[in-house]
Amino acid sequence: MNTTRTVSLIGAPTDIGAGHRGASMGPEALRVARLGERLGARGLQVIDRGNLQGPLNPWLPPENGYRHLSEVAVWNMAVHTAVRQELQAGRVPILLGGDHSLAIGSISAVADHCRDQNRKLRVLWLDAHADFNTAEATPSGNIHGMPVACLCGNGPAELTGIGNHAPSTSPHVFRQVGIRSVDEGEKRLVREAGMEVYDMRHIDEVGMKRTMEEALADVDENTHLHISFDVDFLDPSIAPGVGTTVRGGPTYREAQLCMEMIADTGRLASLDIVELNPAYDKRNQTAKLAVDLVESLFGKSTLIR
Ligand code: NNH
Ligand code: MN
Ligand code: MN
Ligand code: MN
Repeated sequence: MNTTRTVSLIGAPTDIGAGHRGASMGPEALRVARLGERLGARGLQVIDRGNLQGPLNPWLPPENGYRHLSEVAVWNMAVHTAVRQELQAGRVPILLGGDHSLAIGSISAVADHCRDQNRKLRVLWLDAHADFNTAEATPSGNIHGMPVACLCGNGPAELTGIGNHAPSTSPHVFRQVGIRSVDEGEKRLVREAGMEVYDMRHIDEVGMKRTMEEALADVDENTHLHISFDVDFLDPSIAPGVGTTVRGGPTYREAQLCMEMIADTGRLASLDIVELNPAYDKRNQTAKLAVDLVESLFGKSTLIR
């Protein structure tokens, strides 16, 4: 990168879409782990926009297949507006979640921006889960299991209608990496949608290098690359600080290579860091790990040559 890039940190301290409390503490844990300072040390200009505000978590059971639908919508409208504003100012928004339902707000904003700018959108969804559930398919009613479906128009109008264009985007825009926990009905939906999923079996068989070459294959100079980094992507042995751990995830080095190869494209233009849950963490180690990997995403390299 030759020009100084400016990144904006946007905190969204809520666990409104999750099945466990505590992701609301994510933004502060990332700040305590010195996210801003580390990116600053990489030569980026960093603006911390502070935290968005929204409804408290009423902790109610699901209604008609959705838990906290109206509150999730309010949070996502705030995220959408904030992310859109940073993109329009030419900055790289970094959403500090918060649970993964917030990706509806951030990616709808990115999609609106790409339509305006005539840029091609590519979303890398780094996650243990496909997050493609619907009210009918969900085992939990938790909307953090539904953002990809909502962004593709399969969800309640309160969420699919966020932004200027419904649906915001389509399954072809996504490349999912690290997937290893998909619910039965959700699996069928993923297959029917024809989404490109690089599950853990694929990563085991061909390795992270080839997986990322495939996932990034058609990223070109006109591509806006958005990374939606659900911290439960990582193996729980290195990243215990999430609400929904799933064994068999990427190791430290696999995750770092993944981030390095994204950085190599030079096309990273927006980022979500979500599902970090300090209530499950030990001495903020998962937040520190997330910050370390985000440094790689912004160009920290293990290469000597
Ligand atoms: N698939 C499950 C559900 O929909 C779990 C989703 N949890 C996540 N997704 N953390 O990333 O309830
Ligand atoms: Mn997720
Ligand atoms: Mn997940
Ligand atoms: Mn909009």
